[in-house]
Amino acid sequence: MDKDTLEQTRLTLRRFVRERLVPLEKQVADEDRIPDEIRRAFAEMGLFGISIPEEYGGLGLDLAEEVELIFEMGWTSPAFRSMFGSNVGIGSQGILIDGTPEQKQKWLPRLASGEVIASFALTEPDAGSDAAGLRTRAERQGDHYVINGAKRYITNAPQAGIFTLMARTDPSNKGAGGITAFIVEANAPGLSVGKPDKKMGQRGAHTADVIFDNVKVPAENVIGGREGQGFKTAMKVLDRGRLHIAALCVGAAERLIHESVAYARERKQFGQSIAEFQLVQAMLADSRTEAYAARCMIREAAARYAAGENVSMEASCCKYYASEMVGRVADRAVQIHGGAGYMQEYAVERFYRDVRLFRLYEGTSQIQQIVIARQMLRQAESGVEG
Ligand code: COS
Repeated sequence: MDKDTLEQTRLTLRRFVRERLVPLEKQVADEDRIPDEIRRAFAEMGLFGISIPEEYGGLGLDLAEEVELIFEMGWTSPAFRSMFGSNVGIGSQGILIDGTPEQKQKWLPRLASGEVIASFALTEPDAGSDAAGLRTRAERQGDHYVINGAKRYITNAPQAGIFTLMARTDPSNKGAGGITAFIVEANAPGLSVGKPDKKMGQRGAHTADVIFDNVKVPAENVIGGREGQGFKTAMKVLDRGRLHIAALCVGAAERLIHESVAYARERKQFGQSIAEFQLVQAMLADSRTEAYAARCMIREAAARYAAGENVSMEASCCKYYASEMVGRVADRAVQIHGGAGYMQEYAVERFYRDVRLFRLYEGTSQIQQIVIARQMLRQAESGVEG
């Protein structure tokens, strides 16, 4: 996309977020549901297809451009972004990065338009951080596979039309090499979705278990057509997803800072607005500094990703730093609000709970630390300067 069009798109989204979505935040949290007209508006703006190439009907943004839009989306409840987020990121990218031309042709246009929601099914009851230990089994029988197992906390599962599913095709290989990625249609007989989970926050976005009971999937639905590649596909998807989530954290931090500054200016104690107090100013300054640092590092890593570099380590640095950063910013925002920050009528109370998830999904902070340190040690071993 050319620079001017991107800037126009960003400003349109910024207006939409502030004028249409922010006033709906409380309703979405209370009803645990995003209104249908918002889904239609997202589709009209092309948001389901942000990352999908134009030849498949998407906006065709590269990751450096995508993060600029996601910074804007972070300003409002994360549940809104979640509605199209899995089509932009973890649900679609497996097909986009490693899929066959036929798979791309069949699914990407429908994902770009928002007609079909794609969900990423990796995590299991006994395989979270240890993703390579997953146990869902896909057994080849003639021209199809039979899938049995269970996935857990799957974002958008209740709305999904397809799942990009990681399952074990080689039971003799208990590690990453035995895993294959599939496209599984949600209406396949034997596939069932559990009740939406009761979460701490992010109401309006839904996660659920997905159960596979002898689900038959045609062999042509193996992503990329090759067995044993599924774990790598999932890791590539997550490299990209981690930068996307990091950008969302920056957007949320900006909103929390905005709420903090507004409250500090208006709230009076000891005869003056609390914004005059240097201990409050210190909290504001720390939040601004950290949000700015996160924004800069994400822009740098996303530009390198868009240029074709491997930024697996930097993506983890960004996700780790930005998700921890927004946790601190949310904590300070509540502190600046004082007792009011603990009350549901203030947005910071809800954001405080919503942003907690960012340190957990798409890899916990501890997993990001492991990815970063392993890469540092690998570089040292091969004599590469950091
Ligand atoms: N891109 C491409 N390939 C990658 C990769 C990446 N980013 N990361 C790992 N791989 C490859 C490795 O190169 C290795 O391939 P070879 O066997 O050919 O050498 C293979 O994948 C296995 O990698 P590794 O040995 O590092 O796997 P581990 O089991 O040690 O797991 C972690 C690595 C812990 C980093 C991984 O399991 C992980 O990211 N866990 C968190 C999962 C997660 O984020 N879950 C959230 C669910 S989505 S909401």
